[in-house]
Amino acid sequence: MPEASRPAGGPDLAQVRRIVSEIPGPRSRELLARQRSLVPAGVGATLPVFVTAAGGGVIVDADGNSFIDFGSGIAVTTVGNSAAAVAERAAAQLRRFTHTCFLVSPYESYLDVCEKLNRLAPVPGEKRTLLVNSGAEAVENAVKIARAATGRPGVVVFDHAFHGRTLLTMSLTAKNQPYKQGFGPFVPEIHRAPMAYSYRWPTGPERCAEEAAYALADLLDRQVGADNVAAVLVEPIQGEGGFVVPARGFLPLVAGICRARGILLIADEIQTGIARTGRMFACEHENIQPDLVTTAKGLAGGLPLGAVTGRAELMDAVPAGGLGGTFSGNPVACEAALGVFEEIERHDLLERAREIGDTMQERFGEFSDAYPVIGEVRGRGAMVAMELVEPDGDRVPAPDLAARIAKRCHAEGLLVLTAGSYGNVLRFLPPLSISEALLEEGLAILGDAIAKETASAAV
Ligand code: PLZ
Repeated sequence: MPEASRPAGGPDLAQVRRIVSEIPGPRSRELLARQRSLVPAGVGATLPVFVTAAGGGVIVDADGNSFIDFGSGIAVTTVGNSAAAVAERAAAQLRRFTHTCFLVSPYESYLDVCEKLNRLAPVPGEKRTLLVNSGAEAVENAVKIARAATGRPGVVVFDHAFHGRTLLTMSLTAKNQPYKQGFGPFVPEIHRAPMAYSYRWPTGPERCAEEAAYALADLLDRQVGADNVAAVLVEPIQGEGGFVVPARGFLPLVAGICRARGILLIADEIQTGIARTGRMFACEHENIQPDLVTTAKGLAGGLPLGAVTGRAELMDAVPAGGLGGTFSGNPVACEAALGVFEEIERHDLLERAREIGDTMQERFGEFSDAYPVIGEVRGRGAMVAMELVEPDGDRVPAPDLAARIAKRCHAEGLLVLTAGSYGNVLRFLPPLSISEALLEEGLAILGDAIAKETASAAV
């Protein structure tokens, strides 16, 4: 498409839902056919419409459809697509210089991002931050640092975890299909403990936190040997696993178990961090203080940037030359990240995340009363999900229903995402720049889609 005919995105984009074709429309279908001949089949798409502009709370496609965005590119455009401060700072930096390699000749914006993260991250004491390109790379580096600092090889992760797609992070990820199938052998010295997933805990939600903590301690002490474990790695709310909020009290128990054994606690805040849950970091909801925290996704408003923030003595355990990367902490991405922090402060987006969360939880509560297929509604701030189950079974996952509801929403102009180990979770991650009107309109479409799909399932 010639540049002149491309619509401008960002906050000035018309904030309307508009469906003018079938979904995907003819132009997107053409491009999808082109994709098939150019891109490997392993790269899928949730809603295969080709985007031409996005901003505020909408995404516009090549056929002129305008979707309400309840996905934020998987929790990335938290401050909105092309948010003013992000776009302005990144554009100005593009004109100054695009790259020097921080390992060759550094620049100040990298330090500014590290200063922000060191100030905000819920890690105790003096801190350091390393910048990288992605979430997976942040997790990789957190594990490298934990191993170097402790001299121990083992890493303990949880069931339902997602930590990335590189060989190490895929090995840390729980779910086989589609993430791991055919890609082994996996990285050794990884051990998996049960997650305190109260909705599916065999003995019921009341005992979930204590029993899951017991299982972790038992794994460490009896099976692996605590002295062999560098770190326990946990998402404070599991993302791809289905927005599993660990049973209250579990995370503080995990922190205590680690502390008592000299094991580092790494919080993977890649999906939860940077204002998404109504706090800058989700660890704050339970007052836990991890030794290392990983961020990415929302950190730079859509530009690729990841970070590891941790206690200074751990981060400094790796000698010069042990950490780095050609593009890591790219100057355009750093300026974008500074723009993200400005947007959060300027528009009080922490408060906005809580408001959006309250609105979603309230409506989902109503849906849940009306539809027995909604097994559980859970989440924090603007990170909320509903887990769908068969109406007459004992929590039997209903992935087909989740897929049908998502598809109906897409056809009506609402972008929603699915998740979950069983594929039966609808998850909602609206940008915090979404208007109240669009949020309500999206929720109404969702309610309608649930009503229609459950009615058609009943006949
Ligand atoms: N840790 C907690 O959520 C990425 C994955 C999309 P990258 N989640 C979205 C997909 O299907 O690949 C994620 C995460 C948590 C790590 C990661 C990995 O982050 O930036 O995708 O590498």
